[in-house]
Amino acid sequence: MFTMSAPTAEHRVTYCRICEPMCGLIATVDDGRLVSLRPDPDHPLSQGRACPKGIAFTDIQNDPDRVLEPLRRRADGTFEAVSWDEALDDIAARLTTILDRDGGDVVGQYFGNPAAFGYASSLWAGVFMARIGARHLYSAGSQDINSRFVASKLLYGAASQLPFPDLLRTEFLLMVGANPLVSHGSAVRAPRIKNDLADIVRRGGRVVVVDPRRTETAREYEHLAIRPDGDAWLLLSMLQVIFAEGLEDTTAMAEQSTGGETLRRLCREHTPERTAERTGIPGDIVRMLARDFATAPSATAYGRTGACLGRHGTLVSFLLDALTLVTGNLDRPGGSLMSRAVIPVEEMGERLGSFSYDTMRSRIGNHPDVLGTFPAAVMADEITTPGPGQLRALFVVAGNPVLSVPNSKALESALPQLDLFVSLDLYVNETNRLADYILPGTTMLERDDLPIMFAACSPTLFVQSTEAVLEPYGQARQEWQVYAELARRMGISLFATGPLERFNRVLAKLDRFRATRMTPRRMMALLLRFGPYGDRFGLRRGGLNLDRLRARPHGIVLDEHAPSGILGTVVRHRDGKVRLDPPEIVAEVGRLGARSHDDPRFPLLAIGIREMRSQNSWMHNSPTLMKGDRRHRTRIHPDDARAAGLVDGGPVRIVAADGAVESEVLVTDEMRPGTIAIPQGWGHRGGGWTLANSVPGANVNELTSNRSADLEALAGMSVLNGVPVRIEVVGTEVVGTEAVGTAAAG
Ligand SMILES: Nc1nc2c(c(=O)[nH]1)N[C@H]1C(S)=C(S)[C@@H](COP(=O)(O)OP(=O)(O)OC[C@H]3O[C@@H](n4cnc5c(=O)[nH]c(N)nc54)[C@H](O)[C@@H]3O)O[C@H]1N2
Ligand SMILES: Nc1nc2c(c(=O)[nH]1)N[C@H]1C(S)=C(S)[C@@H](COP(=O)(O)OP(=O)(O)OC[C@H]3O[C@@H](n4cnc5c(=O)[nH]c(N)nc54)[C@H](O)[C@@H]3O)O[C@H]1N2
Ligand code: SF4
Ligand SMILES: [Mo]
Repeated sequence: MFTMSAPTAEHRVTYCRICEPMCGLIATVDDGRLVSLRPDPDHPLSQGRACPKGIAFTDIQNDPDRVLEPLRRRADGTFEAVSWDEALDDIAARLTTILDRDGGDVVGQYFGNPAAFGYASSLWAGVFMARIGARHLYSAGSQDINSRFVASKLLYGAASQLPFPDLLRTEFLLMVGANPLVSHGSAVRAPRIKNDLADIVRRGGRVVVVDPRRTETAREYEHLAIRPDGDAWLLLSMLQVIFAEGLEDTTAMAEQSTGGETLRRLCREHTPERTAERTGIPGDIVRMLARDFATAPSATAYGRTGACLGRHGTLVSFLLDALTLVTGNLDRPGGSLMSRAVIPVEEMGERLGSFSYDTMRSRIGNHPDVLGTFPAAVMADEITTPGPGQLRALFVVAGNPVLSVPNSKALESALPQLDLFVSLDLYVNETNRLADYILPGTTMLERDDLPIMFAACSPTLFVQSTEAVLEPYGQARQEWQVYAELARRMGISLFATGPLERFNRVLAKLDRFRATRMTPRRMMALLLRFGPYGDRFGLRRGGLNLDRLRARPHGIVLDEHAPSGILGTVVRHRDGKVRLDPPEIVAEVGRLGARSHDDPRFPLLAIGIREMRSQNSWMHNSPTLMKGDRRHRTRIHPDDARAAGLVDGGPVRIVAADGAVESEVLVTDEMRPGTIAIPQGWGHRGGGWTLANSVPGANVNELTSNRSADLEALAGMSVLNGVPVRIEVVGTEVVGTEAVGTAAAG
């Protein structure tokens, strides 16, 4: 794994920001170029562990296909390099014209997943859009976690609150729709999660994995092969058993919650025997599971994308926490812990109202906003449907929605209709090959960072900052600076009015920087000092400030265990209690099963699958990760394959109500019969990535629906799991490999 490096090479401590564990890395840098990355043995949490993606990030950093100068699309669809000034002047002028004509109602932004891993870009992009009154805000969240946010809004009055499993102390982990041995954990930060899970069993505890597929994680532990989308019924049944047998913790319920009686009533009908058909799990097993969970010394119910991306994602997330609370395990050691960030960005967001839910509705579909964003699924129709508020100008930051949102073909054909389409990215991808401008963003190694968002979901209380380990390559520019530059050109002061202005003034006073310009870093530094572990500007001795963080580059363990007993400080309902009876949830339980899966044309259900050497759609250009036999393969149970006349390694045509794709068959009994698993993030035909484009693969989101009626009701989540399909034999030709348009440049 070591690369010989020149004697001038330097080793710089940093951390990975590809996914949530944020493993410690050591970058070897020579003459301003990255030579290699290796795991940081001195990182207190990851302790010398990193996954193949983290190490292979060297390929991305040094990728000859990277966009390193601003690109402008010519009339023929190809790109030409232009200067930053040219690009920004033109974008600012065109945006100003659009704003003068139609106002912010027609301007939008899509915020991709990697954007969540940089505090500066998310802050400034958000502030900029707020200042121009942009109404069309979208993010990867509606394909990922918004249902979890809404559940938290209903339960705690705080959408930012993400309870996470106390992996280090729990005796019973119920894991619903997560595969951390591959994903490395999401909404829980545990870089050595493999060890953490093994330790649970080693100390006599249990790990039960609820998943339609016998995944890498399920294989190691107890596995319940649930029917896709059966989770709401399973959890209702577990609660039914617990209430019926008097196994609930009445003291905890009384202290922590209101509405328990309603929850009890909602569950009453759903005995395990009645839900067995929905869940595919025999009633007696559910009864045992419920009893064991309720009587374990400590227990935590945790769910991730498999819990969030079905037809009832909000309800499932809600019920997971309800189960934990009702059994006396919420906010307790060994149960689920409430998140409280070291740098209280979320708290500030809650105070400023940016963690909103249903404060406005989308023009198409009348969907409630989640954190100020609408379902990305409606973007295509928002572009193509005329009328006031029609989406005319779109910024895409670190996103590839043409592969990642449902009915991607609709979006692909809608994007060229925009008056202005700007992307900030590392590559020419399937989405921005249709943009007017592609502006070269920085990689994680080219910017400083501080932990936000999921960093608070850490069983060990930990904080780490990093400096940029490289100057931006070529003309790449930090995303926040791009927004600051645009604002300057448009004569907009980002902090002139609104709540942030007040915030800015208070902070500036405290920091005695009254006259200086607010930067994301300064804002974060101030929040850190204000925060629960901050130095409070000298009032708290030994408290944190940026200098203290910098002096400890491998990070600081603030406490071996994240706090418990803090529920009262994080719940934002007026009575300080968790609400177990929100009307939205009552209504959703009433809707259960209203849409059946029983279309005889589509007898199977398709779910997604994440692969160890992929990161959504954007690491398929790394030669290291693509080594060996990497192809798009759809996992099918032997019975289903046989019935359809399909053979292992042969092609398969997968047909859904909304489209069809072709893939390669991988016959495996790890699937539940009746369920197939299709990897997401494939089907490359974007301009710039040479290697990725050369590998066969289908875009699973040509099978998924973006119709409003098909979205999850409460959060407007895309339904990406449990998609009704059928499978058919095809000829020998595998499609999905042809390059559509050659937009590469630079
Ligand atoms: N190597 C790798 N790591 C990644 C990523 C990647 O692309 N590659 N992506 C990152 C991102 S963006 C995220 S959000 C996280 C996600 O982190 P996880 O959610 O842990 O990752 P998944 O592998 O998608 O796990 C979801 C599981 O849900 C199961 N499932 C599907 N439908 C259902 C259902 O109806 N019910 C139940 N109970 N289970 C179901 C699937 O079989 C799958 O095993 O991973 C992150 N980490
Ligand atoms: N069917 C189906 N669809 C899914 C999922 C599923 O399970 N099934 N999973 C969903 C999930 S959980 C997620 S998170 C989404 C992801 O959806 P997206 O965020 O839309 O897509 P990504 O594939 O993550 O693409 C990220 C883009 O950001 C760029 N990028 C990477 N790092 C940086 C950076 O530092 N700066 C800038 N400016 N750009 C950068 C990459 O080049 C890439 O073009 O996909 C969702 N879509
Ligand atoms: S698991 Fe891999 S990609 Fe994720 S943070 Fe760690 S090294 Fe990076
Ligand atoms: Mo995600």
